[in-house]
Amino acid sequence: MADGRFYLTTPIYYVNAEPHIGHAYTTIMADIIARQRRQCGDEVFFLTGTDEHGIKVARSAEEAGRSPREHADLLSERFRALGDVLASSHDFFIRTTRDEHVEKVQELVQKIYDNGHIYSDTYSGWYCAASEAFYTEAELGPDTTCPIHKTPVEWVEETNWFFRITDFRELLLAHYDAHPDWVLPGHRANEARRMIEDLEDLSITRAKLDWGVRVPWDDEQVIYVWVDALLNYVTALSFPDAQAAGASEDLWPADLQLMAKDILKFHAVIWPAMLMAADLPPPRRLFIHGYVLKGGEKMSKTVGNVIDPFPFIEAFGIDALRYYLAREIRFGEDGTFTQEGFEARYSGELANEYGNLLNRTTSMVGRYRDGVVPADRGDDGALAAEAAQVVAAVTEAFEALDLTRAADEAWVLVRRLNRLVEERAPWRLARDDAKAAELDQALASLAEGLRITSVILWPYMPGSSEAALRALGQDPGAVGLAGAVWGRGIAGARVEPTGPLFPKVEDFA
Ligand code: ME8
Repeated sequence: MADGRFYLTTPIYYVNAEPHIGHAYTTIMADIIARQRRQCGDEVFFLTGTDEHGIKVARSAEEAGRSPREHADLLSERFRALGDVLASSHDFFIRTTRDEHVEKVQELVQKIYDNGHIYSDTYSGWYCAASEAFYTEAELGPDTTCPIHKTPVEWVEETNWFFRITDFRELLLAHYDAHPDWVLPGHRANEARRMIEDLEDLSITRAKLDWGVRVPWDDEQVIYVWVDALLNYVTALSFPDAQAAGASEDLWPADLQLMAKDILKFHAVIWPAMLMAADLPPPRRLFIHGYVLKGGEKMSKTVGNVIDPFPFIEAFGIDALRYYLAREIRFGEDGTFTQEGFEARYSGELANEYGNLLNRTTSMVGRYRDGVVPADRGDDGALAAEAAQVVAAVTEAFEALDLTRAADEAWVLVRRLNRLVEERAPWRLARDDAKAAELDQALASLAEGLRITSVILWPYMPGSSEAALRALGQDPGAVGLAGAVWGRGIAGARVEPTGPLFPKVEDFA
């Protein structure tokens, strides 16, 4: 937003099953963006939450022998707990079973009805409860299966209320023409355009389901869970507790909405049409990321190949998972999660390159300069310029929403500083009194380089970055990007060496 406010959302996750690394992925990427915007001085409102109505949730509750509400309460809590262990800095966690949401959904759907975009008709078609979506014959997989979940779809026939989305075809296409970057990456925008060309009116109510929001003008039906869910991005802004956390209704349209490609059509086609029908503007930007794969397939509960993030986080710490996902999976593309790859980056990059660099630096300052970082003599102008270049490259990559490139760029400085240790060999300088000034400069440069590195890594690894700043005798709260400039550190800081940032992990099964 031009006014320095930035409204960012993740999808709201279904409470049909426990969260897995795929959900963690979106929340972490959104959090990295939220933190980076805050570093730049923006006032961010970051929303996440749970999607609790619909057939999928009702059925999983039944299978678990619970009422839908008990089931939703229990699993929503698991997603909330996941947010906490992910170090997610979201400002509000919405649940679609909240009364405030239900009332606002009814109000908005009534508005679409009053605007003349809803009519009654009989529907028949193939439905996948796992996707909560209808599919055409052409979209189905072999043996009438869901193209995403590969599980059998069911034939549904009932009289429903329909959203005349076909009326919005031209407006949607015009919106894509006028805002070529509103869906990123670009090939996803092309995919969405093709979907718009094939658009059919959409059944937006269900007759044989109780677990949902009542249609305001028809007691016999509930609102289709996707309509209910998508509206969360608007309804959340009017909750009193969200407003206490920084929301306000004028935050709409959102600046950025993140999701994986499985729900592209809902967000890039149906959502903007619904908003137009309710006289609201579409979001400013959607970013569609790829899948976290395991064994070549999308990690999903329905496929049964999920990785539970909690034990990983317990063993290695959350920052390692955040860093691994951001760097390993090119943002916008699919990538594979492997334990071996994770452990390799943990020990090779985090422990050896970053953690060890910090350790060596603080212990050399301790040993050779009584724990006080020497004043910068100004002899390392070239290095200062390199650091400035890295900060600029990281910032530019963030502007392009290339979170993987931004992390790669930040790591250039980590490697540069590791080379500096080898080039200067402070332990050799320390043996020669005539080299005292050189030693001062080497230690000052290492400390200042590490401070800047820690600031630019903060969105990825907030806890480790703050611990590193503390160890360097810096203010751990000084993570604003404006401070990532050579020479802005606390002069004469006293280092406070700590244990390793990324300790060795033995025997992780
Ligand atoms: O679709 N890789 O909820 P959901 C990457 N409730 N991201 C993944 C992933 C994977 N393997 N698995 C899940 C819903 N995700 C609806 C959304 S929004 C108004 C309603 C992430 O629990 C990714 O963001 O199935 C994906 O789009 C989302 O979780 C789907 O979560």
